[in-house]
Amino acid sequence: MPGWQGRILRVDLTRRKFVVQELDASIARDFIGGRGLAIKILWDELPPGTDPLSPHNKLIFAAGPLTGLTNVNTGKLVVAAKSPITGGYGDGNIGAWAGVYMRRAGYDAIVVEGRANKPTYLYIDERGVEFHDASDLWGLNTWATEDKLQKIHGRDAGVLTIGPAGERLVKYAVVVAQRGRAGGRPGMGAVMGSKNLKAVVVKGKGEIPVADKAINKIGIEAVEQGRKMPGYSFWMKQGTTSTVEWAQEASVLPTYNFSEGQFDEFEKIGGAMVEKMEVDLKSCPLCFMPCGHWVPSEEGTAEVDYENIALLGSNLGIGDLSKVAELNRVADLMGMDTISLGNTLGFAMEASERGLTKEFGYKIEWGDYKAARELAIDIALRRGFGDLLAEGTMRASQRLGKGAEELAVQVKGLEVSGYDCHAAPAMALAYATSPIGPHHKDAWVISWEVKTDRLGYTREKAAKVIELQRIRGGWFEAFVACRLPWVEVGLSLDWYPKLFKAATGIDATPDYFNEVGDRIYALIRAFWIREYGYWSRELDVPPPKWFKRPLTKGPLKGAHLDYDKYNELLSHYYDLRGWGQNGVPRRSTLKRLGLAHVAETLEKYVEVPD
Ligand code: PTT
Ligand code: SF4
Repeated sequence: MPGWQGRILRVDLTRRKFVVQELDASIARDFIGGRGLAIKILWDELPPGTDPLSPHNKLIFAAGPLTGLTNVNTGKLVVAAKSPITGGYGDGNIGAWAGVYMRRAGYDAIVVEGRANKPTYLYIDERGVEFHDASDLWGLNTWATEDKLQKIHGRDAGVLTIGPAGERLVKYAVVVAQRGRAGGRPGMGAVMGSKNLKAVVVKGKGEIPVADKAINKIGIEAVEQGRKMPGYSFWMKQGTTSTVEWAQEASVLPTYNFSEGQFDEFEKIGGAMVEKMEVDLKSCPLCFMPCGHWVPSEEGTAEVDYENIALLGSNLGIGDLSKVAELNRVADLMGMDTISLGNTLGFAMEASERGLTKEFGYKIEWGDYKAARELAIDIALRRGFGDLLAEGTMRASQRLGKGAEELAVQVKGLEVSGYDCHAAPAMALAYATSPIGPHHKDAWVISWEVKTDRLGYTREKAAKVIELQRIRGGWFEAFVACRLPWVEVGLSLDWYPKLFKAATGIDATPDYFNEVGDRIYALIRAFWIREYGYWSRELDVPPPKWFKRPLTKGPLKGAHLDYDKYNELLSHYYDLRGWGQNGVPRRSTLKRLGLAHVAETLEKYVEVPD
């Protein structure tokens, strides 16, 4: 089976045992890899209603047929599990040598289950798995952990690790690699912590089997084309961080806990400032367009990306890049998602302004960097008020009550990423229907939306969201490569079927990838329904703030989402996806996607429309 190693490594932490399982060829064809493989395993194997932080949850590291082949940004890895913050499907896509080495060691995926009886790390290579005591690593931050493990196993070892936040089961703890890479926003780090698993170390030097050795030549040609694209040189200067200036211009920059779309001090935290202050540039493995811009922070240096700046800067009213970078550094060291952290700190500031945190004897003001840094550490260590915020904004707001729910900018329990949607209905739909909770990875429709019918709620918008979800959430998350060459420098999508064919021998067309994407989406939706035991349209609705509290300044002053019109947009979305108006995939759609058996399970919980 060229393109795939055809092997899945199964690790049981409770019994300290591992086995290698063959990857079924039909699963490889129908789900490809990455997110596709992850949801297939979770659907087939996870007992319904599993507690995400119990030993029964499965933590999956899944590569795809493109991972580790060529320099077209293929050093990526999907990390997935049932999410402790949403209770549904969760995943992230992390740039990590561990993923490349996993493939070179002969595995397409690693599935970890059970719980070790003491802190443990895994060492994995061609021969299998060693279980090591990690007691002296427990409590260390992510950078120190990686350094220590590379001293033991060599610099050519790929390391995935959690920090103190993952150990303490902070609901938005992430997995960290190579200092600046963090993946698994919906609490994948907490799942790892719940298993007493501090780190996974991977080494591998073998060949990845391919159908056609010409893949290297195709890769070189694609990279050459990418480097010649008009946007390439500017991208190399600012990476994702130039989005700050763009978002300000478009009035979508999250500001004061997503109350506004513009921030007066945006220039002090924008891409131009990053360019001026930059001290280093790093990347994921096998990348021709590095975007890891490092800048000095108040107490060190840190890698900043757009989301990190938006959520830890303008969203908190902090207009100083070195302070923002320091909050980013704390999140990386502790192993917490910057997006949920920025949301949570913003929520705390707004709740405090309204006197809702008095009961906890806690107060924090907008822009108070020192207090924000202390609170971030308290969250990671679950101290004082930080313990409540470690549960995320949905649970914290329910605990605070008195209307605090309207200050929580979340959907299905996960915090929204870096785009304010008071005046962006399609982006709001993308957030509300994202398969992991509100993250832009599946449909960054906003750049198209601001250029077109900005305030419309049309069927065309729903179709555009689906088109992007298919490509970004289907293609790229299944064959597993970074999508930014296509999104940011405009590398033609045509390269990917070519690379895929050379890797696997499968004459893949865009229709094939789209169908795989639809299959993945339908199965993920089915997983959510099974785990929730019901479904409701309200679960696919964006946060109340964007409906109820209009923007108060900027060119779009007064703008807000309209609830009835949003519901029409959602109806178009369901219809175009082949799902019923209750948000459940139709029986006919499931059948077309080869998932007829899934309907039988869903019938136990919801009405499955024909
Ligand atoms: C990603 C999410 C993002 S999306 C950002 S910034 W972005 C945040 N980065 C964090 C960070 O840093 N430290 C931290 N402690 N938490 C962080 N949380 C946030 O995580 C990321 C890049 C980026 S940078 C983006 S857009 C693209 N995302 C891709 C994707 O999702 N799929 C894909 N096939 N290719 C992608 N390429 C780009 O990768 P999550 P990474 Mg990622 C410091 O992890 O869970 O998917 O969330 O992992 O290796 O850092 O790459 O403006
Ligand atoms: Fe990683 Fe950025 Fe390169 Fe993508 S463009 S592979 S996120 S460094």
